[in-house]
Amino acid sequence: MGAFLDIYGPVDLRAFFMSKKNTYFNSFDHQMMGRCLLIAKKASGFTAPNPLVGAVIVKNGKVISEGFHEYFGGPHAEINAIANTKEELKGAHIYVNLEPCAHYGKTPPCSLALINSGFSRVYIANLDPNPLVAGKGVEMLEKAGIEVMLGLLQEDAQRLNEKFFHFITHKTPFVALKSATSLDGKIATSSGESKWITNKESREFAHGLRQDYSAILVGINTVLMDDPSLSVRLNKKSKNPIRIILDTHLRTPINAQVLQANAQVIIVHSKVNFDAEKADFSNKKHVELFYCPLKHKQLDLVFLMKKLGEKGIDSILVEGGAEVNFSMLKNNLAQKLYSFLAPIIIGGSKSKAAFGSVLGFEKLSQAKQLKNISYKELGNNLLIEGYL
Ligand code: AOF
Ligand code: ZN
Repeated sequence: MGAFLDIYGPVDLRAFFMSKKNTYFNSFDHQMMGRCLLIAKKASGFTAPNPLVGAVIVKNGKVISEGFHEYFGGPHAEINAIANTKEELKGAHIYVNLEPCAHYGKTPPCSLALINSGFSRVYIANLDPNPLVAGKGVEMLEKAGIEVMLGLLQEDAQRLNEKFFHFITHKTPFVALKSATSLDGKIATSSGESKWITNKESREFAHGLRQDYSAILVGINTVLMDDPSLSVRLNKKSKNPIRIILDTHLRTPINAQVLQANAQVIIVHSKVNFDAEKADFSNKKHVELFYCPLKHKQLDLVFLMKKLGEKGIDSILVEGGAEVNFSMLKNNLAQKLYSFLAPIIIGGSKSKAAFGSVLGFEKLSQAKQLKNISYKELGNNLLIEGYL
């Protein structure tokens, strides 16, 4: 089982998974499940906090239909795949990357639909740790005499839905940090110049990431220095993530680009008496002022993540600055890092590094280690992706 993310954590599904896991799959099976993951991904950014799910129906060795969960609240993947064909499904096989659900939610249980359609075999990548499902889907199918083949491409499928698996088991957002630095880890020169360190491909890739996360978080210094809009500007259909600003003393300028009305904004502050400033934001209905207590004179990020989870925010991309990055890291609140590296050296002890704080980790044994690392070349830049 992929150790990089324990998707079956609190709901103890690991034993169930191991007892049911199938170990032999052929290349056709891999191809079919690969297709499920590919079509599921088309809905990235639109299903949150629900998972990305794709389904492919095969009869007599031929693909006859496919479908995916397209948007939050919409029909599940299996239902769309069934609806997309007029062929008789008795004896057909279906491939689906998540255990078919067993509950009456916004739609009736998919397992029931599979039973009623007469499928003889169901290939599944991951079990669904949602307590409403959690093995019940597999049990329902097996009880009805359907053969269940579990564990096909489960690590790829796990990665596809890493946000969903984290959120449903921990109830806090899946947090990814993004840094874009010179080879020596700097995000600006000593005079403050930062545009641009990484190349166009890196910046476009980083921009595309915004679409995959429900919220983007930055510190007030980033807002004051860069005045970013933090919106998604892609050619395809896109949606703007919620913007979260860590702004202890409520210094966000009323005309900051980040306050544009094309997405919800949450300004996190620790002011108790702030009636005058509050009035400034009162005609911006999309801006929420969110009180967060201090801990060691800084916003209590552990408290904040819990509260954001309660608000239903399943995933956050942290886009700096240096202090915010380091606080998230130090408090063990980040699950993933995207580190974009440009082959330039800035040097200098006064130029800012991506993970600020005066002292950093004082002992090497405290330093954070990335796991399950992958590398991607973006022109002459390198993207290192890893888990914390
Ligand atoms: C499936 N197939 O395609 C998806 C599933 O709010 P609802 O009623 O849409 O239910 C959402 C839950 O259903 C979600 O949290 C997850 O456990 C499961 N998602 N299940 O069989 C699908 N998207
Ligand atoms: Zn379902």
